[in-house]
Amino acid sequence: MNKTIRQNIYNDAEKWIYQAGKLIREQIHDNYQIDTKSNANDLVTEVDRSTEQFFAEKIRETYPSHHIVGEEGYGDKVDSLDGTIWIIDPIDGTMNFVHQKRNFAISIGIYHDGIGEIGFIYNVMDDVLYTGIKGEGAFRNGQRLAQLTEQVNLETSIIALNSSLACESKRINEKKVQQLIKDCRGTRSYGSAALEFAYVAEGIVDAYLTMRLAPWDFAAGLILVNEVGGVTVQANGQPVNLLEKNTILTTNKQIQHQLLDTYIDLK
Ligand code: 2AM
Ligand code: CA
Repeated sequence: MNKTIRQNIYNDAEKWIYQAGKLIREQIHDNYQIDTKSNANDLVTEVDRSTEQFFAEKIRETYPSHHIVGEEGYGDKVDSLDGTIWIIDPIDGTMNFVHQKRNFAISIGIYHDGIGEIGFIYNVMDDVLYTGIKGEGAFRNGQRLAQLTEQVNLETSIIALNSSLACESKRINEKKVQQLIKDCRGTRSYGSAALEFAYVAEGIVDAYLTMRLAPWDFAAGLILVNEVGGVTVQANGQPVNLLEKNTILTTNKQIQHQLLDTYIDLK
């Protein structure tokens, strides 16, 4: 993608994200409608929908040739990565949004012909914007994030994962996950995949492992982590697929192979 075009898109997206964030903060204590999706704990609210609609309208008005993939269905039916695609999660961490009124993010990844060009992860309540630009680096509120080159080993690493991975599972060998929990320095579970990616990019968490993410959960994060020299793969080590759900391991490269070879055993 041409740099001038990318800069224009960046400026528009950043402006719309700050506007959407303000709208979300204004509504957070309202009596918005809460519905469930795939199961009783899979929540969606009016605010998720109206926020995605807000982005879809802005993008269609300004960039009519671009495609939109969105969690809440206001996007297009996209079955190829050709052209420019905005992959949007209006609220990543809806359960946190509803229950905690914090710890959720707007996540937008912008891809051109399958290449990640710009990633945005906006922690709405903390007013912290993480950005990643292909070949230019990753930033937290405009401050460049360091490359993940400092020596880390598993014994001194913090691993983000959901505690359900340590329970009996049909997806992953839970005994090995239990061993990982014992062997690493500590685990964290933030409930927003986008923020977990941002924390890996920031180097305050060394890896994030999860068994099911949709493209809108990781599209932005993948770009950020790439830009600091980290790596994102499926939990079996294969490349991720941006058009479907994936298991995900995003990590500092120094512990990637140890995690894949010793601790992650998919069933
Ligand atoms: P969400 O809040 O946008 O639904 C919680 O551990 C993380 O997993 C959140 O980022 C959440 O995104 C995501 N998530 C929850 N249910 C999911 C599902 N059925 N498929 C993919 N991702 C999911
Ligand atoms: Ca969401």
